[in-house]
Amino acid sequence: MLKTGIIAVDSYAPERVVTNDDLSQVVDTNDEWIYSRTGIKTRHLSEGENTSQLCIEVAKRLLKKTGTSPEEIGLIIVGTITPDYATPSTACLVQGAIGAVNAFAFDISAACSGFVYSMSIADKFIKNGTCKKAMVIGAETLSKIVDWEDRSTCVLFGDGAGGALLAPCEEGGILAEDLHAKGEDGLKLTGSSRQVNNMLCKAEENDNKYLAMDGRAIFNFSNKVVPASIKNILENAGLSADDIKYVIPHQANSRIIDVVAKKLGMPIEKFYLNLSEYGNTSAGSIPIALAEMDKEGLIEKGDKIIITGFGGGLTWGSILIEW
Ligand code: 4VN
Repeated sequence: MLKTGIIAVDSYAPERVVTNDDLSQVVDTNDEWIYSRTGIKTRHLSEGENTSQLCIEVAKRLLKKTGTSPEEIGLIIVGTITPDYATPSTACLVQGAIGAVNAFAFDISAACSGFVYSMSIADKFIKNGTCKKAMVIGAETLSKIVDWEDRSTCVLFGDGAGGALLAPCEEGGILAEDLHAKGEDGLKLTGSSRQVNNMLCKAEENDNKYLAMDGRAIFNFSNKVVPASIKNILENAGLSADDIKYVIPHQANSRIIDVVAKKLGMPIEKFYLNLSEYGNTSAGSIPIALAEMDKEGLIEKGDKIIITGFGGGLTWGSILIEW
């Protein structure tokens, strides 16, 4: 059966890097506190580039490195919770900017699972023959919805984008997936609230437009669902943890990844982490990590990897890919 393969991955983050020491000038925090509890040392922050601009750079890099012309792209999906506009979608802005005149395009709102959800959707359109080439991008400018006076959240998040170019393949590719949501706990992680506010009804004063989360609840949720999802996907594919070269988790917090690795009995070295440089970039984190691994030559043809996203929604999910 025809499968969906990854032809190329790439990423782009704003150039400006903000250190923990820089943050300690703005809020009451320090490098020791942030690093020991999260594994984060720096994050890239936008000096004005919006989410679509990060995506357009990723898209151009993907076209260039694969020698693909924009007309060949049949689908563009952007996973993001920080789009430039409610409409047009970020994906349409990308489509227009790169001249992908034959593509249909839309955004997916699944927060930290945005890239995993978007990959799953693109996989179906490739497999059913709707398109031959699809671009899937995960991207955020979380800095525009972070409360820069809240020291418990502003230290965690960063801006950045990554993406993959997908096409049908004969061997390898996407082998299995496991997707979930738990909307009943969704309000434990919220951002960009938009209450009704019109001549008939006034929005509440406390309408919170910023990113807000019950850290403990999200931490406990992640520790539970991520190991279960990875177990599920291995079982579905008839594989064991030993068959997996790398797990690329959503880069939320290095302490969560420690717990996940322990629960699965997998060596922590199999979990790729780059959140020390980027912080948590929500939908951007997995494709940025994939692009860095690719650049470092860590993944070779035939390697089996698992990408796993978890967070806002609440949503979570994993995809098993043979490179
Ligand atoms: C998944 C997770 C997180 C997350 C949750 C809690 C947390 C990140 C709370 C305790 C605090 C250090 C930071 Cl698990 C966020 C998302 C959203 O992408 C998804 N950090 N922390 C402490 O005091 O140790």
